[in-house]
Amino acid sequence: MDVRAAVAFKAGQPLSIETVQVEGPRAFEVLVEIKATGVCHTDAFTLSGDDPEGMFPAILGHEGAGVVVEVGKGVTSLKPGDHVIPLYTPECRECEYCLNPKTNLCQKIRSTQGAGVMPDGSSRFSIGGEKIFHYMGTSTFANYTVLPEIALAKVRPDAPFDKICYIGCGVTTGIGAVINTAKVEPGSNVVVFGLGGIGLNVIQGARLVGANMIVGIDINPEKKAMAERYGMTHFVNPREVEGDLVPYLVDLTKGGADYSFECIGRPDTMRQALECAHKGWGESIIIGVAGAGQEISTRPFQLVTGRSWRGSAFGGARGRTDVPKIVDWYMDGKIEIDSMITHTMQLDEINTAFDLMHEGKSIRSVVTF
Ligand code: NAD
Ligand code: AHE
Ligand code: ZN
Ligand code: ZN
Repeated sequence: MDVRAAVAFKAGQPLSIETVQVEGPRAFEVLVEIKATGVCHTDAFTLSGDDPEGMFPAILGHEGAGVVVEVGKGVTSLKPGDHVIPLYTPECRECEYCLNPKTNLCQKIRSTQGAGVMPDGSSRFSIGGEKIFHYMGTSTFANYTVLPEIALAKVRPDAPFDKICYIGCGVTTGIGAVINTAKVEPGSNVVVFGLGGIGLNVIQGARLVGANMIVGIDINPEKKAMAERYGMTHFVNPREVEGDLVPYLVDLTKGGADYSFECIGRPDTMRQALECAHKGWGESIIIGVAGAGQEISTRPFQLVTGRSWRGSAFGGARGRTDVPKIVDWYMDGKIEIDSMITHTMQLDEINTAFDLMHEGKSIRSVVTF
């Protein structure tokens, strides 16, 4: 069938709105009508050419919500009409990773996903017979997409697509990093680097678990008001700090952060986040994604003296199990999403979403179909 999609033909070029052909679902696959998709910084990262796994031409997008249209042979957990959120971190519930409670990184289809194809090694997308790659196993910048059954979370039907799409990445990543990865305790002092679509959700996660100080750091002062709304108690603009940022933060938190979170994607801020963590016990969680070839460094003494460096993907969440619960939290008013979605647009305006992100004018843009 013909679908409307934003195609990334080349790194560094705007997306192009095209009519694309999508094949129906094969065994253990599901055809989903995407109703809404957010635009995450990771889409911009891949489009920029910095992603070692970036493949072109591809249909990007990994923060969607939609409705099941058709299921392939062998699909048992979903049926047409079900409301779903695509999962770039699937949950097969049977691989070695799914069976280990220490990780959420299901590896069942990771290699084909990274290669831009479905688990059988082929793509369902083409234009005039030319293959188009999938992206992160989700490709939500299209009004119809095909996913493996294990990469779909079934969610309640009364939740609005144009809000819960954000749970497909940003909300779950931020809140999950606090709850699942760091397991922040009430009364902790938390420092958050980067107050964008991810950092704000770390902040609301920290407030949810009863953190004490929640320090937010951003070079864009416009982010301050929004972060305060979600629970930030102290704002720091590194450009206004005289001298080094790290000792300033250690002073501010009276010894260092119990937990720090890097939500930017830069090796220099990752180092600052680690080094502002409390001697003896502070943990720093890397969420930001850095480009090909970039590396992190610190003096080993920072770790010897009790700080630890960790990372978090999709907030440590197991999507089919945890995402429906996060949708419930939103519907029950336990977490806020609406005001973080600063812009809503149609597919043909999707390049504006990338411009707004780069200009620092949006938190999340959502495309509705
Ligand atoms: P965003 O563009 O909305 O936010 C980034 C924020 O960082 C902006 O507010 C910007 O002003 C600020 N910033 C930039 N440079 C800075 C600096 N030097 N010092 C302080 N602040 C600075 O991006 P986002 O959607 O929130 O994504 C943030 C990062 O998280 C990206 O790298 C993205 O790829 C990554 N990410 C990772 C996961 C994961 O599972 N690990 C999931 C989603 C996103
Ligand atoms: N492909 C990149 C890494 C990109 C990356 O780290 N992705 C995160 C999700 S970002 C969502 O906005 C992730 O889940 N990583 C774990 C995984 O298995 O991809 C690279 O550097 O190759
Ligand atoms: Zn994302
Ligand atoms: Zn698995």
